[in-house]
Amino acid sequence: MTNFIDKISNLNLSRRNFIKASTAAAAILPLAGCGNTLMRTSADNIATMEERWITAACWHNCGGRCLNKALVVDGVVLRQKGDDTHPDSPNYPQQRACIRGRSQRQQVFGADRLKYPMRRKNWAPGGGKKELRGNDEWVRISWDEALDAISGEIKRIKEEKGNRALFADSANVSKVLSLYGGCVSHWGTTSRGNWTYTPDVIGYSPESNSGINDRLDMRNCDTVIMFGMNPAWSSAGNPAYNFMQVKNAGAEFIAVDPYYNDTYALLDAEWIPCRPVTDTALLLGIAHTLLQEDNPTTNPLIDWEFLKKNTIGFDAESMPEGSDSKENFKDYVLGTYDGIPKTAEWASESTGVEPNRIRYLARALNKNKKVAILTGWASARTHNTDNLPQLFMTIGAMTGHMGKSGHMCGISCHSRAGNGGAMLVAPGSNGLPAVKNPVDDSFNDTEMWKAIVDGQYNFTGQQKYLKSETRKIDIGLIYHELSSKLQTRAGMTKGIEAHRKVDLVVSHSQFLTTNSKYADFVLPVTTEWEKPGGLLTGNREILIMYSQITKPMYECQDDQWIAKELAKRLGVDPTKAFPIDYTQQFFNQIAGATTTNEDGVTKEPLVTITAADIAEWKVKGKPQQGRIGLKEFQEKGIYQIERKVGDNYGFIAFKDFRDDPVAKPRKNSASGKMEIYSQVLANTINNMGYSKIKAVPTHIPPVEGYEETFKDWKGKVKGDYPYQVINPHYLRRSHSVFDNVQWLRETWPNPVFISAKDAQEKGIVDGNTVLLTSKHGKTLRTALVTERFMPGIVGLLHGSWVDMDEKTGIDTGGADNILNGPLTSGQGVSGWNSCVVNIEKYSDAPLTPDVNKSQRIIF
Ligand SMILES: Nc1nc2c(c(=O)[nH]1)N[C@H]1C(S)=C(S)[C@@H](COP(=O)(O)OP(=O)(O)OC[C@H]3O[C@@H](n4cnc5c(=O)[nH]c(N)nc54)[C@H](O)[C@@H]3O)O[C@H]1N2
Ligand SMILES: Nc1nc2c(c(=O)[nH]1)N[C@H]1C(S)=C(S)[C@@H](COP(=O)(O)OP(=O)(O)OC[C@H]3O[C@@H](n4cnc5c(=O)[nH]c(N)nc54)[C@H](O)[C@@H]3O)O[C@H]1N2
Ligand SMILES: [Mo]
Repeated sequence: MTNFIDKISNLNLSRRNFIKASTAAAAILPLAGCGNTLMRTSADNIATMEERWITAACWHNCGGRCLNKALVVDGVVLRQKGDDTHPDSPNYPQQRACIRGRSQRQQVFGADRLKYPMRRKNWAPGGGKKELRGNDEWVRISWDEALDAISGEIKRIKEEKGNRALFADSANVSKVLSLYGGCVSHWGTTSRGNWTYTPDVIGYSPESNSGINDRLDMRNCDTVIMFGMNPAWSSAGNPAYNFMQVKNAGAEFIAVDPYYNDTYALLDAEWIPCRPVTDTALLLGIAHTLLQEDNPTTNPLIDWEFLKKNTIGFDAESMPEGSDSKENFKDYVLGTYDGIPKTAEWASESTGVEPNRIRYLARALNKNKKVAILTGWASARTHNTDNLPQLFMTIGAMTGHMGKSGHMCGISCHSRAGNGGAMLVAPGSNGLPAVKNPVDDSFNDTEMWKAIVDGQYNFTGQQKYLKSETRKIDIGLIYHELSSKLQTRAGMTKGIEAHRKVDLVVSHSQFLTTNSKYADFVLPVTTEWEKPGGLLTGNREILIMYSQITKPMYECQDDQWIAKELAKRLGVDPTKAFPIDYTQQFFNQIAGATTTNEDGVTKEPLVTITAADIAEWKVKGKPQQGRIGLKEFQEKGIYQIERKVGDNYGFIAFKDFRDDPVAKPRKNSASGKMEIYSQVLANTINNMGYSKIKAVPTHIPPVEGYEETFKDWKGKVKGDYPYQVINPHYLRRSHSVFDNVQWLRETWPNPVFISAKDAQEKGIVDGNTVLLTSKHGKTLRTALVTERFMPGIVGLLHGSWVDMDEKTGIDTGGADNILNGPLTSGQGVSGWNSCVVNIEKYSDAPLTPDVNKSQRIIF
């Protein structure tokens, strides 16, 4: 490192010239951090020439939460590294940063950072030429001009249309709008799909959202069956490594998925290809096989004792009082009353899995073996699968793989993949008050753009699952602060229409993201690297503390500052929402952080804080005794519980309930048992007005599922959209984040995956440009032909930024939500993995690689 710095110094280039030279070569700043110096006066430089490793935030919503350190010299980030705070071992692993996190300096200091507040050239009060949103030029304006114009328009919209015309996707500005009389919000099932509501009323709500045992216990398994999960891509950090330890301990892996992904390859899993949105049919075929082949004396497959003691609704004898005993699960599976036994042959038709393979899976679930039945959320981010979590629970209950060491059945996804149990270390609260929003209107994510365009929507509460009520609505403002909604919610084509309809669109942003591209006013905001610091939670064993890396870049401000400035202009008191500053909020989280003691039960404060610390931080607080000193925590950047086999931090999901369901009933079901029959579930969902479901899990042919690829299902004649498309979460990005980073674009080109068979039939070869067409939109990608995808299934990677060619109406960016329509089912699920498309060769030549596209550099 010293040599490198010497080299730069010896070049005898002034910093300014150095940057000029490097930006000319590529529109990235290779020595990230230089951009900072470029744009500010030298008096702003925060660091001395001394080099220092500082723990840097890696704050995105990917499945990891890793330790990321930056070598900072004179405000410049020279290098990044991962966790080297202790030696690595399987029980006590380092929390190593992934390649996205290590590219973060390319993001924070990217030449395409938004630098100044900007206004759309053809904007005028009331909107101006609204149809130009998305294509207009930008004008640099001052903060005062931006904030005055935005608050003036908000006032006008409120006066003309009332508070119900203000729609905000926001964490901070929505608090101000709430104080200003309220605003319309939104809700959705996002990551968890139908795991969002269903588990909470059937007695399954898996402890700490997983329902699986901890990672050390998983090493006791004989077999791990993975239904659609990809920790190697979607849970950065340790989960894939932890699964390797399970493999090293001797377990076998089976994967049920339309795609043989890198996780399965890593674990040498046996692949059972299965079409998307058909897991319910497959599990019913498994249930049928279990019932058919079980013999308590000669072939005991079913755990009758667990079913009897711990569940209701499995058979006619275990139905709750007042229900129709014919409506039980077993008789549905056997087809006693509907005449359709849900045999392996029946399940084969939609799943594409051979009947023998389904029976093989059922036998692999043998109750006398130690089996982990794991699933990600992807299969439930689908339409008409509200009862999939209930069916998962039913299979776990039938085979008894619950509540015992080496046996488990539940969710393994995101940062908690493969490691169940409550958080062992956790941050405190930041101390900001809640602000009540007087407006109760709330759009379901799948309906928000339609609601704005159509002027009416289905109100079912703010994620409260109320009885459906049609409401009129006239939205004048779309305010984006929090996320990337136009890009990441279904129905982007409708979304663009909605953005071109309203009076005013505002977006806080670090780059010209999709939200910002279609806005009138874009307000540049700081990244976490430019804030005082914060805490990050990840897997249950760690808490990360990150610090400021650099001062705010250019004219960027943070979201709370903007909210407070708007509050002043709207005539509301900003201190009602933000009585304390960022540093105090950060300090409160540290002071309130807890860790679990060696007994595995009791908690104590994590951080030791002295009077001197409080004085140095210039905050309010009391000294306290904890496990690690504040300075040490900040320096190390992480507190990690050291795990050992046999320690008290282990976790066996549902153990208490299995052992004594009377003393330890499930708190979240009407009966206190696991409900294979749940009237509450059926009533709630049926009341919401999108679908009809039964109280026991059944297979409902989904909206835009396999069945819809046919125009004649019985005659097996394919329709206009003969393929299913799914959206694996991609290594290049965390959703839409990082899509603009050139290093990552170069590493992961973002192709569309097409099975070898389909490609051959359509005359497509590797490198051709392919047009994907759904009922809702069109997008282009370069083909990657592979045997890893099941025929009939196309893989379009999640999160790529839309790049609409207005002349052709075709997106050249590969945006998933251009294909996904604004469709809703069941509990208001965002059913992204249910989508049907057609594919055609568009040209022999590949599309311009993303890395060769120009970056969105405005000023
Ligand atoms: N078709 C399809 N759509 C999907 C999915 C899918 O599988 N298929 N997956 C869904 C899932 S699981 C999820 S969780 C969602 C994610 O949906 P989003 O949460 O909308 O996705 P992100 O891209 O993470 O958006 C975060 C945005 O916040 C910005 N940002 C970062 N820091 C700050 C800050 O301090 N202030 C402000 N104002 N902005 C900041 C980032 O630049 C980025 O634009 O996407 C969903 N959408
Ligand atoms: N690198 C990266 N990591 C991420 C994210 C990211 O954007 N980028 N996003 C994070 C977030 S917020 C979330 S919610 C998680 C998402 O994590 P997951 O939901 O696990 O992620 P996916 O990649 O959508 O899907 C995982 C696997 O499910 C399969 N699959 C899709 N549909 C079905 C189906 O109907 N049945 C079956 N059996 N399998 C199916 C896919 O082929 C894939 O192999 O990832 C997190 N991690
Ligand atoms: Mo997610």
